[in-house]
Amino acid sequence: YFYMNELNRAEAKARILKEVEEKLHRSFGITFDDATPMQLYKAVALTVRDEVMERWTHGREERAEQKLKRLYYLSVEFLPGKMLVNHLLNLVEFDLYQEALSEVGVNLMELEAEEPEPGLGNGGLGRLASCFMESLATLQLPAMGCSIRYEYGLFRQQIVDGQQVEAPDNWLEDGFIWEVPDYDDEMEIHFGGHIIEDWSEGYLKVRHEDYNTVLALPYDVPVSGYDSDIALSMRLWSARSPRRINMEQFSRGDYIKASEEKELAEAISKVLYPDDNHLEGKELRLKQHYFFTSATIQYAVKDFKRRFPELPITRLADKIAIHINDTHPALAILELMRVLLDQEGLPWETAIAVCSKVFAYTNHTIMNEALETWSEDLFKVLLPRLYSIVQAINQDFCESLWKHYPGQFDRIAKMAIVSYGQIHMANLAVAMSHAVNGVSKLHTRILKQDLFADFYRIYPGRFHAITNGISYRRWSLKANPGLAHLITEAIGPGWLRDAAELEKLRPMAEDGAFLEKAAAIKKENKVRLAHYVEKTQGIVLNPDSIYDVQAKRLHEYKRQLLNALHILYLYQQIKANPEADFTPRTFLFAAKAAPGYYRAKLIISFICQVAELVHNDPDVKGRLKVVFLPNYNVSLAEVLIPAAEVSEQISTAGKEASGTSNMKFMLNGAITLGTLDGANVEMLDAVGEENIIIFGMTPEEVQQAYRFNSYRQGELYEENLALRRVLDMMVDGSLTPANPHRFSELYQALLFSDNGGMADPYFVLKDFDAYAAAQKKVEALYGRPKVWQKKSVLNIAASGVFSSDKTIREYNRKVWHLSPVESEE
Ligand code: 26Q
Repeated sequence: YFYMNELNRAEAKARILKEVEEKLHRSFGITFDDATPMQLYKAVALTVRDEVMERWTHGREERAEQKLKRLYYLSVEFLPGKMLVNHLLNLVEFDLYQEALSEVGVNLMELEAEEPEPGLGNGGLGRLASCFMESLATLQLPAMGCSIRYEYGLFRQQIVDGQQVEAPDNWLEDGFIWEVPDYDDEMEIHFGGHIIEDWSEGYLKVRHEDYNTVLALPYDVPVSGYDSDIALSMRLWSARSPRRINMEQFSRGDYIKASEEKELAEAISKVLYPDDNHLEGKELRLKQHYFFTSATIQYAVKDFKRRFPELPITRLADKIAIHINDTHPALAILELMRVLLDQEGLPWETAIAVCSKVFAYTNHTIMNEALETWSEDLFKVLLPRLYSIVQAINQDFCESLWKHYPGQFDRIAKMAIVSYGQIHMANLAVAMSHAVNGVSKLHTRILKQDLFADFYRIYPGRFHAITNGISYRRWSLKANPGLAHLITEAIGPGWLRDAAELEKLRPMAEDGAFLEKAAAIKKENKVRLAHYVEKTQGIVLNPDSIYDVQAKRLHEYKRQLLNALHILYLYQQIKANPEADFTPRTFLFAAKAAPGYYRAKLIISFICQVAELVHNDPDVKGRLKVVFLPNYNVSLAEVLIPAAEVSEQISTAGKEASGTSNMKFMLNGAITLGTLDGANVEMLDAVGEENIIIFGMTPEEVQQAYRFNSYRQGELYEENLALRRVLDMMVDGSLTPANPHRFSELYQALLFSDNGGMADPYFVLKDFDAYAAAQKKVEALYGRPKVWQKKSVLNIAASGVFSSDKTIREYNRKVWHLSPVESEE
């Protein structure tokens, strides 16, 4: 479509409109003029789906034909975002569709509003999984993403009276046109019951009896890649009861019981747990994990046998790789063991060897509260066969550890898979995988030196540092078309295939005309966001103010509170000297808090009260604005990130494993204001210290302060007058005069230790001055627009290293060893 002449273009557009019209007739029995926006959206999407389907079929056939190894990417979360426009961009047909539709008065971007967004994830981990799928499809690597078809995705967030209120996300309500159920691949999942060890034939046979069955029905959603000949599948398993409620039961009066059982079975895929970086050991959650991993393993083995009837099951690792996205799918390891032992009859050692060749694992967090463990009692009742397998693996493993660490009971207990009544999923994943990955250089170093240090000493070759990346086409071409066109105009379209070509923009940082165009685009995006905010919140923004954005899940370690306290500090400066010069600023927050995370919700309220305070004060004269944007999701990120000028990446050093929004902001020309944490460190390397603003404690300093218990919060309060004034505002009734104690918990947590926990464990107070000084630099720099714009362009130019294409190539070279699907055309 790139080189199409005008005549062909006209024909192509006419054909698109004809196809859309046909879909309206055939699928909805309606004409163009009578169609609702939803029907119109669906009709357009169905025509696009036809094309994606062709690539889907093609990819399947070629993979089979070429007998290629396939990756199963298991993740309890995926956050793919809306699909229609993304497919059109990948098919390189967006412009054509947009023009064709506009000729009949339809705005494609307005149609997109009708599309539901699958919120099947909490945050970084889920979005990363979707970026990886897009890159796998682009690189034509055979892969399938596997997860759960949650009927309700992550809750919708409303802000009512300055507080988070959760509403259900019924995303399937109006139907989801991109999914296709595959009834041939329905699997049976067994829970509970007990196992019987049968030695009657002279060898051990294990039978599982009296279990409850739940059916797993897969729904496949196609994933396209940029200008790719194939589409991959995201396979989402949905739980169904095997009980068909029949009239006989009805008349016998068992109807209620039968329908209760049905509800119980189907509860498994009902709702996504809203906890990000936090574990709650709930039975239903364990059921979810087993449900989708068991279904996937059974399917993978079935597919292997169908495709490679000539190969023995011991060759499994030649034809499949399984990647577990954090430990949540680690039950897949035990499930494959079960299949290999009980169904395929492999001897124990052989099964272990096959398994460890198949599995690879990526760790996404070192936060203690997020490390997955399950109580043995729960585990053995729900998964009796897997329990006996994990016991045996643990025994073998601990025996082998004894050889490396003889007599070191404490160390072995720490590394054990089963210990002190708990099953430690991270230890299982490390022990049974051939590759263990960190998500940034810093994070991997911490894994090696800290969390998995004892493992690293024994298996140094197993550890890899493969830094996360982003689907940069979605975050530029789709989210920021103005910038994408400017880039293509300047350096040609090659960057859309090879992000390293963004480097070619470097000289443009000296080109005044280019800088002006880039600045004009940023301004347009700021205006676009201002319209959105006015329409949805009724708040008027000043597009000439600095747009400073912190958008991510709400967590104490991410330190939204530091940002909010600094705003109070600015406010006090205005109050002290209302007539002094003050660079107008807009602080935008977007963050969901886990519904059970009380303190996170309190921080949201705090931010909302700070917003109230500054808005209602006439002295501020609109120079300071604070906005909390509700319901942060992929779609909101697509409007918010391109409008950002300052990217807040201010987590306590050592806590954010990588971060990925930091990369998206950089790609969109924001200047990063960040700590030496996660991938920020690599952003600093890529762009150079004069083009990023780094502040605060180093990860080593944080470590030291914990180790030597040397942090003196109280002294900071005593000695730092400015800080003390800000902190006092938390409790002196300035924010909520009717209830001055509203935020005293937040205040207390910063200054006083409570039952053993240290005060301010995330060093908000300690980093306050450094943060304020860094913000001062931001302001000074913004006062020199040319310098700012130059730095902005240098950030875009350096952001290519964070393409997930690059990440995936590295995973493939070091871990998966897949060959691409070759197209013969
Ligand atoms: C824990 C126990 C049991 C079940 C689930 C969980 C659970 C659920 C979600 C644990 C963690 C998560 C989410 C983690 C997450 O999103 N981590 C982020 O991953 C990103 C991608 O690698 C990184 O960029 C972020 O730094 C990291 O916080």
